[in-house]
Amino acid sequence: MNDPAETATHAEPGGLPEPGARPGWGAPARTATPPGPGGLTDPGPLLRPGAMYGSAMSEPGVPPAATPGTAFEVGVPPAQPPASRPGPSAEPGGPPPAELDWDRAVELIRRTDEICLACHVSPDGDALGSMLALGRALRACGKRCLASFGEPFGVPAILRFLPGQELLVEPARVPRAPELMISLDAAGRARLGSLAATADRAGALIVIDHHASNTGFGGVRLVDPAAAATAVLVEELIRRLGVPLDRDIAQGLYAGLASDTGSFKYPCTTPEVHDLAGRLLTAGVRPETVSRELWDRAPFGYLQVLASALSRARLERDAAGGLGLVWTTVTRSDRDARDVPYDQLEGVIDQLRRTDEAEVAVVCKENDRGEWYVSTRSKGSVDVGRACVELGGGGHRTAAAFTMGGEPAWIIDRLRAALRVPGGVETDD
Ligand SMILES: [Mn+2]
Repeated sequence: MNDPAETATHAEPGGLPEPGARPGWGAPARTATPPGPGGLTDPGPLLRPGAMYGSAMSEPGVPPAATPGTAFEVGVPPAQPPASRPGPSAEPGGPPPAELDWDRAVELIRRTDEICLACHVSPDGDALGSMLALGRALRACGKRCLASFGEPFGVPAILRFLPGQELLVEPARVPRAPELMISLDAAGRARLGSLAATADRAGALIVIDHHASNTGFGGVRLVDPAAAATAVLVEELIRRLGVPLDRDIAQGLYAGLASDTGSFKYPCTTPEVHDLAGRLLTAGVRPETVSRELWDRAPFGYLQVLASALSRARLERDAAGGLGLVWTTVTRSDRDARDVPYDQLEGVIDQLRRTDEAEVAVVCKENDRGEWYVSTRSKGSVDVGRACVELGGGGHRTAAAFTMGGEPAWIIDRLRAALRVPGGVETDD
């Protein structure tokens, strides 16, 4: 399969633009800059608020379906990071960053004036929140900085409240070979989409990530599989850079932390996570604002789409090894009738998975290309990740997804079979 990253065209063959000459590059914060191209107040013509191209949105905590040859992204942090660390060798997925790694990252940042940030495609709260928080911190210490992510380039509706959107530029406007690039929350270079080739050409590449499945790319690696979110690592980097947390920086980090801990509900919610959350609240974050924006609001049409989806839900008590399966669909015509965009549908699965009688919950969501993005959840006894991998997607034991064409009933037949294969269903002894 062609790697789109290798065939991406770039609008900037000449390398880094002149300082301040490019929309999205902020001027150093300590330099007074009038509004206009390159200035701090210039959002640039490149970010189109409200635009959402394509429909491959990821859900909080759920990896997008993997494509062949694509490094698989586990969107959910490790299930059980140890509360206290017994030592690097015992870490799942590898040791946390060493002092030397932090020192190298800080040194690279200190000596570079212009820095490009990139997060994974179809960014979630951790990817975008961490990236924008770091971008604002870098501008605060005098760097010119821009941020982007590979196509489809469009900020999901629920993330448009995040401060720092003025840092965003379309991926085609990212310099072809940045002096320093920082990758955030991407488990592999392929997860950078069209910016993967840019990362390859960068003079230096710092990778900040917390996925156990991280492929090991990047010259300087701040990768800690035990971290609940990339935001945890970004906060430490910001601290080491000596930048105080202001409210806007803290809000991005908090959005990342809240997203990847499922609102502080997942097992990765350690005492350290709450300590960090406390520091972010001290810096001015309003938790009710973040959670309302992320999860607790939707247009009225969404309620009607949800009602349709729930009214069609089917409970199959014998499926999933007799533990029960509940599933439904959200069609494109459902959405079109209510003018609800695809990226508003992330909460449907959270209603379905409450079903007491079903271990596994599934929502088939028809995207704008007519394919079905199939979100799955289990309560822990069934490994839906394995089933989704078998069907060409990816995931975690309790949250996974795949994309498939065809009729939903046929897709569910295949999923039901995958959940039946040896190892697909594991019941507690
Ligand atoms: Mn993350």
